[in-house]
Amino acid sequence: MTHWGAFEADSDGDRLTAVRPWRDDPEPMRLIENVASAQHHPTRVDQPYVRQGWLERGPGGTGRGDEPFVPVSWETALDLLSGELARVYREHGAEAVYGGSYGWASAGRFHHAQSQVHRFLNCLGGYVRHVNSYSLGVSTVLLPHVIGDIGWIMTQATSKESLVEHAELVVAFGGLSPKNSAVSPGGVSRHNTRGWIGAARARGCRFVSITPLRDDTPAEAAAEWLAPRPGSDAALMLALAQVLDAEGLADTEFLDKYTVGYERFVGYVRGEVDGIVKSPEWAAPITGLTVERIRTLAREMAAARTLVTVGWSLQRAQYGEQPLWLGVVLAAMLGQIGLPGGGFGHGYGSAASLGEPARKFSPPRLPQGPNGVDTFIPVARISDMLLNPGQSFEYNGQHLVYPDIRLVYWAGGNPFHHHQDLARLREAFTRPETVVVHDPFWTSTARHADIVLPSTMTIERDDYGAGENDRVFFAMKAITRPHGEARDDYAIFGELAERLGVGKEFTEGRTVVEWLRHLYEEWRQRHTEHDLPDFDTFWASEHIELPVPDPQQVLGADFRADPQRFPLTTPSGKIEIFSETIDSFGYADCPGHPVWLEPDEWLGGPAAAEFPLQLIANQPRSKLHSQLDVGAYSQSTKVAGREPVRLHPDDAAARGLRDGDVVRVFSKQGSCLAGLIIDDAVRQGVAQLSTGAWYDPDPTDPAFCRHGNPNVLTPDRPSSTLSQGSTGQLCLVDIERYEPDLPDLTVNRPPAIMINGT
Ligand SMILES: Nc1nc2c(c(=O)[nH]1)N[C@H]1C(S)=C(S)[C@@H](COP(=O)(O)OP(=O)(O)OC[C@H]3O[C@@H](n4cnc5c(=O)[nH]c(N)nc54)[C@H](O)[C@@H]3O)O[C@H]1N2
Ligand SMILES: Nc1nc2c(c(=O)[nH]1)N[C@H]1C(S)=C(S)[C@@H](COP(=O)(O)OP(=O)(O)OC[C@H]3O[C@@H](n4cnc5c(=O)[nH]c(N)nc54)[C@H](O)[C@@H]3O)O[C@H]1N2
Ligand SMILES: [Mo]
Repeated sequence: MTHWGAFEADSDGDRLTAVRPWRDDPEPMRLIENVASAQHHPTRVDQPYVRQGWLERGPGGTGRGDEPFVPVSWETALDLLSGELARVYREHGAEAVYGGSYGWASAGRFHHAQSQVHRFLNCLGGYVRHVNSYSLGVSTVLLPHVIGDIGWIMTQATSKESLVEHAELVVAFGGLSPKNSAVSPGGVSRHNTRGWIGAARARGCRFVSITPLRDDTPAEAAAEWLAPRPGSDAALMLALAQVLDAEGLADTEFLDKYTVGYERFVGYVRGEVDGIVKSPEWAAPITGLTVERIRTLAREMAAARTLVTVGWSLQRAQYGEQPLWLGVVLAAMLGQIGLPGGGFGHGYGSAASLGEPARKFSPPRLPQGPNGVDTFIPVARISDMLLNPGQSFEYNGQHLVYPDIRLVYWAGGNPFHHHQDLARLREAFTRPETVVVHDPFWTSTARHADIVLPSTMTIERDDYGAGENDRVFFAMKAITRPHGEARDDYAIFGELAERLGVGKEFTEGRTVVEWLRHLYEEWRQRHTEHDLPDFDTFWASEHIELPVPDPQQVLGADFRADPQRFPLTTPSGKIEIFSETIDSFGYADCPGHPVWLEPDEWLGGPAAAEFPLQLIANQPRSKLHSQLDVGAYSQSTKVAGREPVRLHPDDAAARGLRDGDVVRVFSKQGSCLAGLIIDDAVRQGVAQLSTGAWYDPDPTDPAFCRHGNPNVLTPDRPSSTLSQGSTGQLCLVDIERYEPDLPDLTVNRPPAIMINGT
């Protein structure tokens, strides 16, 4: 299984000879085509490597990312690395090791690389960790103050089945993207996005898709498409709230019984605070929508069983708290939270797991052990941390200090894919003394490391797993031998642990299969009330189905039925439309109730005079993040080998651009090449360049990517002081035809490698 779907394959022992989607998947995804074609690509790391300068001069950042690599034996690599780990822990302590290692790695849950690296570093005394994710940096911090923790919102979301039967209107901020809901951490068994949307539509449910891209919602929805200026959703939502209030459509009984702070908020909406009524007349010029449509939409929402769903992309932006919080407030004003088919949702188009009813219990996982270090960073503050050791910063009401990191250990992620302002990250990556990366591929991150150790891919090892909220628990047997000398992360950490005197703690004396059996049987013992098969029976079968208690689950149904007995986990136990806690932090960029804050980079602001296009750096259709970008399906979508950028016909015409042109996309931070696709599914004023193209920096200018990674363009700006999340989704750019001769790509070949001193 992959994060993007289960498949069946034939193999000759070295490679997959045929790949078919799992026969039980009703909506299989072409992403599985990337797996076989990438497995033996020249960019697979075939053996361990050490950067030349590190090998010759010892630890230090000079030359990192530029110098060639020297192939070394596993013995040499493991001796060097264990020696360096011992030195850093001895001289600087565990607080000098960053083991955050954010990333999706691969689907199987035993070989989950982050769990492996964390368990290993914990055996050595611990590491500086990260909190939160790039996916949900704002949500994870904001929602516990407002309605409940993110785990609850994700697993207890009103089910798709409930929506199919009861929803009359779905208002989807950020759309219901079929490409995004192809994916879920740990995998997807039966894709069903088009299925549930089509069934709801057939029953008469209407869909309104509020996004800059028409194809953010599948055709089955027959959705009305509204395309406000990206980043202006909070203004639109405030105007919807204003109409509900002014026309007596707000459910005051619900607001009294289940929420706190409505009066403070509605005073702001009415203009009592700043003299500005947040009416449709006010919001229309901000959003670019008509007064009429905003007003009628509010009325339609009040007249129907309505789901307000906010996509994850809206919070991956500066002031991302505001539209998310307002989504909760609108749903509360409609009074439908806790009712079937209505209320609030977060990301029905963002991941396959959203709206799958919760399982009774989750599949087994590898325990990571206790971390001896308390220091952490919000995940997207990686460059800030490396560049500013000792500097203090604020986060969610806490005063924190950046640690002084000497060694960075990354397994299962690609920061040179995922982080913003890559030229700045490259500078930050010169600071540590040593950077270690495990990856199956020569990703841009591997190229910015000192010690590169080749990992196996999922298809090359035994594992098991089930996606988040997914009811199918698969046995995932190895179907080929490993590529080259690649080893499992577990085997690598086991060898290192042995050399460092913690072998027993790390492995507990078990092989991979012994671990799989041990974790499985322990798990089965915990759930004896459910007749689960023993390990051998499970392993010999293909999968088991996990029990789902309530296929018709509704978010907050208990709370609605009895708010005293089932209070929310917020400080007041109710929905917080005004949060005393957030207010007490005194952050100007996230006050005590949701407001409209003008972002630095949006089409309505002064910065758009210089950079008049809003870049949407969303998730890619043809791959998961940067994974398997060299694979066949991903490659089939490139234009002249570059990542495609989509532009509205009028914006292309104004620049004299033609379909298929190679263009230069540029922002305040940097520039990249991309291949132009002209498409009226894109809102005017918007350019869409998805993430995922492997960063291929020009040798003389790290802010220029020859391949089309949008993160050379995006600023490294936090969402707010409260959440310090990633804001990768949006930035301002311009586009011009690229006139010079096209530079070759180098990232689709291995880096320079020295053999016998050459
Ligand atoms: N501009 C912009 N940037 C964004 C976003 C955005 O919307 N806009 N979105 C952000 C989001 S939501 C996310 S989640 C991140 C994703 O960022 P990442 O999760 O870092 O991206 P991936 O490409 O999935 O990286 C996973 C890496 O793990 C490697 N890998 C796979 N299996 C194994 C294994 O078994 N062992 C080891 N050691 N390695 C393995 C893969 O080869 C790959 O290099 O990107 C973020 N970046
Ligand atoms: N195929 C595929 N699927 C994926 C992933 C992948 O890499 N590939 N990544 C997975 C991961 S890790 C995550 S976190 C989720 C992310 O899920 P999302 O965050 O929902 O995904 P995105 O594609 O980044 O954004 C969805 C859409 O939001 C719209 N949008 C952007 N800005 C605005 C705005 O200001 N207002 C409004 N109204 N709409 C806006 C864009 O048109 C964009 O296409 O996707 C997951 N699914
Ligand atoms: Mo994500």
